[in-house]
Amino acid sequence: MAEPFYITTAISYPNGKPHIGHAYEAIAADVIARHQRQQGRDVRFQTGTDEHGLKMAQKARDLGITPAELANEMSQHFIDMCDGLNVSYDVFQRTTEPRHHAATQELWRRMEANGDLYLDRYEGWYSVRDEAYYDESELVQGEGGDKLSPQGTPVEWTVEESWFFRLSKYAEPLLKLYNDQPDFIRPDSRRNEIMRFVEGGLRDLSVSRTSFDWGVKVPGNENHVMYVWVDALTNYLTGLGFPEETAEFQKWWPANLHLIGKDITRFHTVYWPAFLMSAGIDLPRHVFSHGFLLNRGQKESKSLGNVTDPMELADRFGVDVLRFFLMREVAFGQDGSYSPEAIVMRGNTELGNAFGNLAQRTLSFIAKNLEWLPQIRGHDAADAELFEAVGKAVQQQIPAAFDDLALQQGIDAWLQAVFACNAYIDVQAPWSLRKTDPERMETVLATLYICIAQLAVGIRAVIPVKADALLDVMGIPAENRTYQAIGAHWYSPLAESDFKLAAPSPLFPRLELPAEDA
Ligand code: ME8
Repeated sequence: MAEPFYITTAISYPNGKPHIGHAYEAIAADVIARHQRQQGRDVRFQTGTDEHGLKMAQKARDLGITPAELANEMSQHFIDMCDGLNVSYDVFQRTTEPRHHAATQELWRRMEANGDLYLDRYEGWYSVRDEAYYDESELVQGEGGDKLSPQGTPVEWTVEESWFFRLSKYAEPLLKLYNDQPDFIRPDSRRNEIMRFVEGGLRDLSVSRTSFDWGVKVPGNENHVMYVWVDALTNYLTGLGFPEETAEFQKWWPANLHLIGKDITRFHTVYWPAFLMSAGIDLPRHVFSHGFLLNRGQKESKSLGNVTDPMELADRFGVDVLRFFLMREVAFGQDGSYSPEAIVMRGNTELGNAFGNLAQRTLSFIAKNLEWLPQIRGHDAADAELFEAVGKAVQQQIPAAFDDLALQQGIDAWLQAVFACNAYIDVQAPWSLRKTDPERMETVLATLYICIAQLAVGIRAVIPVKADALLDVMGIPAENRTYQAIGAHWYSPLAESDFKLAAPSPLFPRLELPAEDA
């Protein structure tokens, strides 16, 4: 039976439309999910929206609508974004669904039964934008002398009756977790940061509010709603049918990977494992915090007027070009920048010239000059060398890098193999062999055909539509579109079939920079 792989993204606040950071995270998770499916793993991929909390309540109030209306309207934009970017999620979990309230209340009851919840009074700082409590010692001075959270967001002094979670009790077990499983938190820079934070000691966490009611009610104390992060994190269980001991829950939990952005590492690697330990539920295996995407080096904000709709970028440049760019441009885990120029540059050079032209030149030459699919009709060291290079990239380097979430490195291995094919075609010059040595020409074309099919499979997780379009043109059956199958035995069944190659059309039409960005 195929090994299960459960991957989740953060669930986004639908207090506005999705931005480029949301698209980045959804695409990265999708590349990992598609990669794992292509390796034969049984994948479950969950995403969704985080619809409670003060931030949602305040935004709705500012707009003069109810939080439920805001959530309904905006969560649809997140669903549309995922669909539009070909993000292959299995479950889109919204936290306003009744089953999610039930799951969260059950988690609460289990933490309470374990003696980890008590009623007291909270006095301290809260950032609505981060939906986070901060210690005085963590705050920084803003330019006007006001206090800001370490993320630079405004904080307000909050005093209210609150339930507390005995987080302090979990400092030691958490440190043990980080030591026993060094890859629980990745990358290492985030792990170190979290270890320093926990080593400094943990205070009990305020986990309920009474000053507003937009949230999951505390069981048995209904004038309290739970702190939004208690409910948000529970979404990862809700989607599996928790608290029912369903076959789905048994199969998929614990999650293999929570993919999140760096700003929410503490919630996922301190609070979440502590809640789960308290409730007696297994811990997720890995949390990976990706970096932030900046617009020409700047954070996007309404006041700077540089907020970009990711769907506009997808419409302008193509979904697969955008997906490729985002995964290729930035080392996964680090911050990075994007701009229309950079997208156009990579789209044209790496996808258009290097890969698209390779396929276009080769396939149209075959369609024009042969009535059949080219066959290997002899051996040459150069062919063996190319097979070796492409095979190594597609069967080993790319899957190993993607397994390790080194997405940029995997794409780099793919590009090196594309460049090797381009060097081969230039040296072998099949067009000049047409008259002089048609047999050798056929071997060269066959070698390229096999290599191009392998390259399409190697990059399929990143550019699924374009890769499949190419594989369709090449007559590669669906069952051979895996790293191993394409290397092992795609060619003989195809060679025996009476498949005819039709003249292809270019995969990546040349991109022009729109006038306003030129
Ligand atoms: O944090 N670049 O929601 P959110 C890359 N509801 N990633 C970015 C980004 C950027 N510029 N800006 C945000 C929340 N992100 C919570 C999560 S999970 C149980 C609850 C990432 O809508 C961010 O780090 O503010 C997070 O992983 C995701 O987008 C959703 O952010």
